[in-house]
Amino acid sequence: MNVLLVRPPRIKKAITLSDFMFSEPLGLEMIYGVVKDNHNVEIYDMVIETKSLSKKIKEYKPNLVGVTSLCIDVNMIKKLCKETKMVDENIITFIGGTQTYLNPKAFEDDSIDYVFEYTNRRNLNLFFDLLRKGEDLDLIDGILSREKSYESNGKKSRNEYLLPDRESTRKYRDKYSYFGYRPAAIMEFGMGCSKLCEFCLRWRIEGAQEQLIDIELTKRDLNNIKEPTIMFIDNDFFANREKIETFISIAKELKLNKNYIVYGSVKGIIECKDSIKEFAELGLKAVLVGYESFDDREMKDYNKKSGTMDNYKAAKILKSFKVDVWASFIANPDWNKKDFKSIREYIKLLEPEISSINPLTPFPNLTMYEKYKDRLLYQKEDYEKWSFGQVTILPSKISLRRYYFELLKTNLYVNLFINKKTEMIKNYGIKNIFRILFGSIKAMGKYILLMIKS
Ligand code: B12
Repeated sequence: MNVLLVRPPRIKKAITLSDFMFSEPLGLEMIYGVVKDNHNVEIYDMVIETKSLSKKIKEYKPNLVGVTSLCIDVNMIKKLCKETKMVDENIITFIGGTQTYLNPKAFEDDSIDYVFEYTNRRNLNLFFDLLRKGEDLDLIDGILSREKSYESNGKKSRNEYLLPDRESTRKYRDKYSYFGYRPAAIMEFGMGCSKLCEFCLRWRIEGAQEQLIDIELTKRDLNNIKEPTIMFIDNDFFANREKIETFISIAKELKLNKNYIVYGSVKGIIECKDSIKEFAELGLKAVLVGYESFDDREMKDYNKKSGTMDNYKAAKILKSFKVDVWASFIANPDWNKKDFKSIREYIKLLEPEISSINPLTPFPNLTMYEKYKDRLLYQKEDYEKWSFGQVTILPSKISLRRYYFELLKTNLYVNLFINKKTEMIKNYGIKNIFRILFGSIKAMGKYILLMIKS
């Protein structure tokens, strides 16, 4: 069979950072890796491609079109599946990804034949085998079908790690970037997170326990990555000392000479200081750290395992190792003008290289959703709004317009005036700085529009 695996295009209506954090579709690369032995398969990355899906379908003539999903993509995916069925109604459409795991019901649509609530080698192989033989697909674990009214057999599980096929995106790879680093690959070294922060979806997707991916698979994947930079998507690369040290010994064994970017917790930075020092000497360039707030009461509410004083300690440690900090903060919907001023002052003291201040988002399914139910500005089904960049809770102390203004002002102030721009130009090169600038202007433009509209 001919299989076309699609990543939907950018969602223009959503506020995203995807202009400068734009990575490969790792999930599709994993599916490709399983399917390629028995079928013709191709990845079509519509964030890069300019040709319409129908044109591609007419050329490639797939029997199946599979699409990957994030929340903001739901409506676009329905549109793409309709387009597919318009070209040829016999083409089978199937969807997987983050959003099918979190909300499979969102994909109940006449144009969508199968929804993978979760994906593993077993259900993928069974799905393709039965379709190839033209046999009836009874209820398969994790797969919901239109024919059976998207009924599930009730068995729950999680997405399984599968070795990604890096060659599958060969023609796109020079475009994938992570902030100032281009080209950059993304990779999974471990899954799960035991920190259980209230606002976070990730441990809910990956599990509440850290576990490493099979070391042999990791080595194979590392050997397949040609890019000079690897961004690890693990929720907390500094979950424990053994984890960092395991990676260091693999990197030494494989004689890797790369730049690394990781997500790391404040708790981990403080507890694993010595291992991080060695990691920095091996190429660790930047850490994405969730500092979240200037207020310890909020940190407690968010179930953070660190406090505002710990943030200073972590900042000092990373600075002493010359590792950049890309910090994120959560704007609480109950902030007033004074609180925004306090966060600016706090960020000034922490001196991260880059900061992003995003509004608290009580994503549907989180317990926080219930808490803020009466103050929500959008419906669950307004998928494009749940991007973590848009204000979804009505502010209590200032108007929505003022709130957007404060967000914009704070993001601009902390990124334009308190970072050493000359260092950034030196590290990333002027071309990358322009790309980042362009992406920021686009995102800021959307904020200004929202401010005017509200
Ligand atoms: C890397 C990453 C990105 C990358 C690329 C993601 C991509 N898939 O294209 C970049 C940096 C571009 C990105 C951007 C954004 N991201 Co992001 N991202 C992640 C991160 C850290 C890892 C995702 C990942 O690659 N996981 C590993 C892969 C292997 O898992 P997977 O995709 O689920 O694939 C498995 C299965 O689902 C299945 N599968 C996947 N696709 C398909 C398709 C078919 C047909 C089938 C059968 C199976 C299948 O196969 C895999 C095997 O098990 C997650 C956090 C997380 N842990 O999920 C956030 C996350 C997915 N991102 C999120 C968000 C909100 C965004 C942004 C909207 C943020 C923003 N405001 O800018 C943008 C949107 C980009 C856009 N569309 O324009 C949210 C998603 C919330 C939601 N409900 O969808 C997450 C969960 C983070 C969070 N805030 O909690 N992101």
